[in-house]
Amino acid sequence: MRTHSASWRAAAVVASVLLVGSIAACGNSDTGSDGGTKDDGKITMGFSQVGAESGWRTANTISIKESATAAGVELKFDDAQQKQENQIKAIRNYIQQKVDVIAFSPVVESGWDTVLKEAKDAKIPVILTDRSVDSADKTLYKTFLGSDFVKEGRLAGEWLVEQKKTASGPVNIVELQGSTGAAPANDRKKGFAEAIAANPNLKVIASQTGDFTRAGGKQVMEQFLKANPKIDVLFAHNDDMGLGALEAITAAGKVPGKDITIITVDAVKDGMQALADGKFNFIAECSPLLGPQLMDLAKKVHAGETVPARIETEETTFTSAQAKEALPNRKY
Ligand code: GYE
Repeated sequence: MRTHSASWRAAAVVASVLLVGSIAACGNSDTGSDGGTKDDGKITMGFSQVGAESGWRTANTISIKESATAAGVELKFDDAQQKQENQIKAIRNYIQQKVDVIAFSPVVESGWDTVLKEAKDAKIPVILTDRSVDSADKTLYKTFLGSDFVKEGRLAGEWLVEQKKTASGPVNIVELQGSTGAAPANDRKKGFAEAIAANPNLKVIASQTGDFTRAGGKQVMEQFLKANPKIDVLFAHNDDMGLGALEAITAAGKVPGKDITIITVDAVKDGMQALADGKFNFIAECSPLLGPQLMDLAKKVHAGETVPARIETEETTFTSAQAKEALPNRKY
């Protein structure tokens, strides 16, 4: 299969010279009777995805699948339905199938050492995408490609501090956390808390997981509204939970974006539309378009090249006016 871009083809020429030994070691090369190699140079990647919990995840999955095709990478894809045990099973399958590279977006941060060690022993490089793990042994994976979630939480909090700088009394905040134990949930909570500590009037009065889904966001927001007569601000760890919460807020007779200031993370299309419509007030962007960089990294680690241990995604923030301007050109 030869669907590589020109730049990849050029890189492949160099890489193939360096790589004859390591490709043979992977067991996917075969020497033909003419002494040439039958290996078509195609990389096989086993990818274990978190699930299909949000608009972000859908865009991320599309990005990975499209980029694999464009890069000529053979992709084996598994949806773990937000369960760590399913991811561990998928990774073990990929090890058994002797794929060239394993990539995955870990559902939660902890509990990966054993399976990562198995991949390392099998000499299959692992790339973390989107979310990281808390393993102390950094040699268990080659690199982590993804966002700085603490920064996203901080940007959300800093915007709120600025908005409420003249507030004379308490500002009651409720927080919809992402999936329990997930890096973006832990980190966004941390960054937000750090930023709002600048103003003692800003208080998180309730904080609970909505599992990164619309249904979760709606259900938990209903509980928040029942239990707390005065809610001034909602910080949702992603757009989908914020979108679910909109229904609960409207049903409670309140006007989202006015009675309750709403801040979210992601900036997927539906979130950006809500922001442009004035129902959300601020979004810290988190880009799901990780596919092209991931395929590039896979080729590099397969070629035995050293890659940076951490590659951060570039991101921005949006106010309502900025969302209106950006929406027509949004890809997801
Ligand atoms: O923000 C959320 C998704 O890990 C960055 O997971 C990702 C998060 C994203 O479900 O919408």
